[in-house]
Amino acid sequence: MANRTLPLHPALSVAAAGNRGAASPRRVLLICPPFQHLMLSSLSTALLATVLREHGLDCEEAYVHFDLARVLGRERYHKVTDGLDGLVGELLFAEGLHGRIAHPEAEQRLAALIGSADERARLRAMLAERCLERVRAVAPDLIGLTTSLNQLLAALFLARVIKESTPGVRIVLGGSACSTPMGGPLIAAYPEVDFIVSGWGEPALLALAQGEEPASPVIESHAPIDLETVPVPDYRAFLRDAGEFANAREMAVAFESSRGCWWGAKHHCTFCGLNGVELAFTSKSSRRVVREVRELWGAYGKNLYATDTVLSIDHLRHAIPELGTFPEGPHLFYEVKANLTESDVIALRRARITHIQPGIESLSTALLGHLRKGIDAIRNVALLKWCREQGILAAWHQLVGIPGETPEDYAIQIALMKRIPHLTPPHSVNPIRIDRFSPYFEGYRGFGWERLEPLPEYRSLHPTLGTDDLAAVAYHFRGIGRTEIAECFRAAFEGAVVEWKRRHQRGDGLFLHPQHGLIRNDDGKTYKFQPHSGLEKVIEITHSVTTRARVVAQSGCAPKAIDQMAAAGILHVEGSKVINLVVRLPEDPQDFGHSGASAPSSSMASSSPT
Ligand code: B12
Ligand code: SF4
Repeated sequence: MANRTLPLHPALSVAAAGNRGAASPRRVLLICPPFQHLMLSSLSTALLATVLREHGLDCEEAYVHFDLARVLGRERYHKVTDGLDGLVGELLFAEGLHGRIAHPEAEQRLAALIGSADERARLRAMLAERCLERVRAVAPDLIGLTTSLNQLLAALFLARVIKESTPGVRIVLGGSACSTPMGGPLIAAYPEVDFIVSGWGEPALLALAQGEEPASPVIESHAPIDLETVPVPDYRAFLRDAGEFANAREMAVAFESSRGCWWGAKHHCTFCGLNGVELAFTSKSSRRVVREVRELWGAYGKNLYATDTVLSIDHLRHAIPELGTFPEGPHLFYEVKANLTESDVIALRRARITHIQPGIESLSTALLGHLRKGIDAIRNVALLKWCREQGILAAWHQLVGIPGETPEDYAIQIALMKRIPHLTPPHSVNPIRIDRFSPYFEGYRGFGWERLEPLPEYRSLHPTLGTDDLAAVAYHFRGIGRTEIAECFRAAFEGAVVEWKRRHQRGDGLFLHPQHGLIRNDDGKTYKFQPHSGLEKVIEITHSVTTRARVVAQSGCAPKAIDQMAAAGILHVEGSKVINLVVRLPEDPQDFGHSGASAPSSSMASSSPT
């Protein structure tokens, strides 16, 4: 890989102003703790290691989460990472730090997911030993641990084990669980940690590795990084440690083409804490993105997972079409805003972007407004339709419990769901979670909550912290005092989603067949519509979102006919806007992902909403 240099960040010279003269380089070991996803590389660990090495520093990596996965077994490991019960994995290491979990319910969840107390102690001892072997082999002066993906307690546990065996080594933590204000109370409560980096790691870790002593143990590093100067991550150490897991078909490597969110920088979606304090959008050039994708594909032959919180418009216009010109290449995953056009979706498919996570969140325009998504439900339906036609797996999530919601908002969605069994249903229905840095968190009173409380698990994770410090280190909160939507209505909504999934699996829905014309599949039976030129014309005009007036003008049909076609589930009408709900089948049925079941593995696409 090309040798590039990363200019030292100006902000860092302030952070590291303590002791520069006597600086001598430190030998570094970067450790990726559990529960990093088993089938995805850790971008932060590999990237930071690559940066240090490109600056001529000595840096090794240890992906010890694979050691735990080998003993825990793939299935149990995946249950921790893929389940909604994300913090349970953290309890395993909280127990290692603080002793038996006092809260009986948390203890039971841990036992159910991981095993008995003896089994848990055995797992931790094994992980500690493997980790110490790596530390002994490398003999580092500085050890860095990442904390982003529910890895904080594992990182703290390993930090303690390492410090007990090698007191002279300095330990630095970074990642999204360390962002200010979380870092301060953490470093005070866990003395085995010497430094915490809040924000971007590249300049801060580089300075530490070069031997600088920061003025404060909490190093603030928030100025945007010029991503063009950041190297392509070197994944050789990751794939070496992955061993047998490296050959799994689902194993993908992570890359980034941007950081932050161009939408959120202007209209922050109310529930989103995805980008912490670093919401400002920065991106690589399209040319660099294409080069990086080709380089990673050439080097590893693996599918790629973009960690971007939202695909950049510039990349959509330039990098994606260019990626589509290569005759072969990796399949890619991206999170996207849902307001794509049909030609955007076709361009994504050509570029082999076969998995996306669109920020759909709801099929109610009123609720989308409350969430500040800047889109209406009919555009979300359009995207789902085009993804289905192009064979792109759109993994999305339904949010419920949204401040401002009414039962009517759910009734409308239930009615719509019954008409679109052929479109991809949501992966899950999630009650609003209040994340640090989100508008809900920052302005909870304005949304009707009286106060916020950290999720109850945090008490078990950090039993030694007082109430204020606990609130300062927590990331996920629940709001207290706002009247939630009636539970019975929630049940009806969730039931409708379950039914949608069931019908989707069995292939129900409305299709335009190349030979048979308009057909409806329902419960294993196919119904054929009588050929009708007026109907065909309307279907042609309404493939994208258009207006009622335009349909009437262009097709010559009576306005009443639009309502009749809407009642028959052929059209979806929202105010003055219309789209048809017909999915066009290709000439060759092999080209068509018929149901959710035939889609490629979705393990790449299971994160929080965007
Ligand atoms: C992509 C992603 C995923 C992917 C994982 C990709 C991968 N490669 O493994 C998937 C979909 C699997 C995922 C899952 C989950 N995720 Co996620 N994810 C992200 C996302 C969008 C980007 C992460 C990323 O790779 N960024 C690019 C890299 C380069 O940035 P980075 O990791 O932050 O690293 C930089 C700095 O933090 C720092 N740094 C990082 N580590 C270290 C270490 C040292 C020593 C130093 C000095 C610095 C340092 O330097 C790096 C370079 O500047 C973030 C949101 C965000 N914008 O960060 C959420 C985020 C990290 N995820 C989050 C969560 C909660 C989860 C889940 C638990 C599910 C959920 N939504 O509830 C699961 C965890 C499952 C698991 N254990 O694998 C939270 C974490 C909150 C927290 N602090 O506790 C975030 C912040 C989003 C959010 N607000 O909800 N996620
Ligand atoms: S939810 Fe997605 S689009 Fe909205 S602010 Fe967050 S990252 Fe941006």
